Amino acid sequence: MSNHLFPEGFIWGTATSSQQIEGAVNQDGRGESIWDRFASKPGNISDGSRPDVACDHYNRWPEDIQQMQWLGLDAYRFSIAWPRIFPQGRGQVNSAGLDFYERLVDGLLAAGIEPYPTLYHWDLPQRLQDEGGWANRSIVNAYADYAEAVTRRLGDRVSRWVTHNEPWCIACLGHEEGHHAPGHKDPAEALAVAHHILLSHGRAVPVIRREAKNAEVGIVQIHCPAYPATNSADDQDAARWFDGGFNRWFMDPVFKGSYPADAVADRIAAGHLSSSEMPFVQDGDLGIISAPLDFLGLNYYSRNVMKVDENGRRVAVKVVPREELTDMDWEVYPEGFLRSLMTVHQDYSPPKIYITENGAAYDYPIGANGRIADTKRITYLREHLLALHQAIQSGVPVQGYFAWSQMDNFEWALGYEKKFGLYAVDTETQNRTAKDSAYWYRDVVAANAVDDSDSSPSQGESCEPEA
Ligand code: IFM
Repeated sequence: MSNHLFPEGFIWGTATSSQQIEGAVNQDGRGESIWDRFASKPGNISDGSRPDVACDHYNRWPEDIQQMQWLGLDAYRFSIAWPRIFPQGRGQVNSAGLDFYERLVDGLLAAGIEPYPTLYHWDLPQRLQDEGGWANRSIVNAYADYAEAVTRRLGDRVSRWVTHNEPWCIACLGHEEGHHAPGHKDPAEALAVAHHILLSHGRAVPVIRREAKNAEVGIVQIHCPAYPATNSADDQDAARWFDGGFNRWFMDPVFKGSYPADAVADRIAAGHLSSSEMPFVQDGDLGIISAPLDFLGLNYYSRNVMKVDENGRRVAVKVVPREELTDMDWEVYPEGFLRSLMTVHQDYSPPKIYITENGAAYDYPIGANGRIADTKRITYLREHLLALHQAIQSGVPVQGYFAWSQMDNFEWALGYEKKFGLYAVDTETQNRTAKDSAYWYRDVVAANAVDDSDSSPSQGESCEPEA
């Protein structure tokens, strides 16, 4: 066994998002979000559930902070619900919404935990969607105003700011595949949406820097490395195609100020663009989008293996047995994490990187002894932290890691059945129970190190936070 020590000052955290944990959708003047509306349509959420109560974090945040303290966290990543701040998307600020985040931030700071808020993690005010949402360029101004209102109130005590979480998911899951709110299936619209999200990011960067003291600003991108199923030219091209649409389409504009030419050509060939003159891109946009950043937030879960099938379609395939997949059907592939980190470092050189999400969905019951022995999650986290350690040793400037997620929560179109939490949440009673992975992560945080053996976490200690 050997212990892999992380650099001194390495930041350990957990992550969540507003719509997934807060509940309280009608409390204190919050407006309707696109996810409230989407979840109200039968068939959109696989278990028929809704985010109305979720983990009731809006009312239980003090207890959640105590649990974060017990874990020994340095930092906590959460998101701000735009519909709490501007119930109609723009116009009149709802100060009760800002008050909530002020209480949360003050509570975190009092507990010695640094807040890392994300301004947009998918809960768009429904009123803005009624005007076309992210497909309507005017949303960029509304987003900049929203960023200003939030950072003006919290900028005196919060310095790390994330503009958006996973633009790919917003654009493609929400507007091309239709699995996420607002449920559109229009690949051409998804391209305009992607551009407006990136533009709003670029517009918000100087606003945040102006309003927040010593602000460090970044964007969170999900990265999924693509591997060809075979060495055939077709499969290699399928991997290139996936990488272009999933990774580079969102990274190149931010770090290089351009869209990747091969991926633009793919979209012209597919009929989603009529030419490389993209109608939604105006002069100066790419300069705004590529405003220098202080950090990149990188989310990694798995890889994709790509091939061309017998019908000539580019498809992702599973290459490992079912038992090696998580409950999301995602392959456990820590080597891919290393590859993502090396690729991002080499191709884009962000000045620093935080791993803003990494984790696995596994459902384990509470045992007779009251414990939740989620061994596969511990293995997943350990292997990924070892890959991360290797990347840091190779010179990738990663300065922090946020496990997804602090607690089981509303996993979007998959409802409450996919469980990513270090803490289980009983959706009836709202009781939180630390899983074995929470005990294990606590040990990692305390040691600032991960060991490569299968040792179990410190057992038998109370999970109650100390008074
Ligand atoms: O739950 C999500 C999160 O909201 C965004 N990143 C991926 C997670 C797991 O699917």
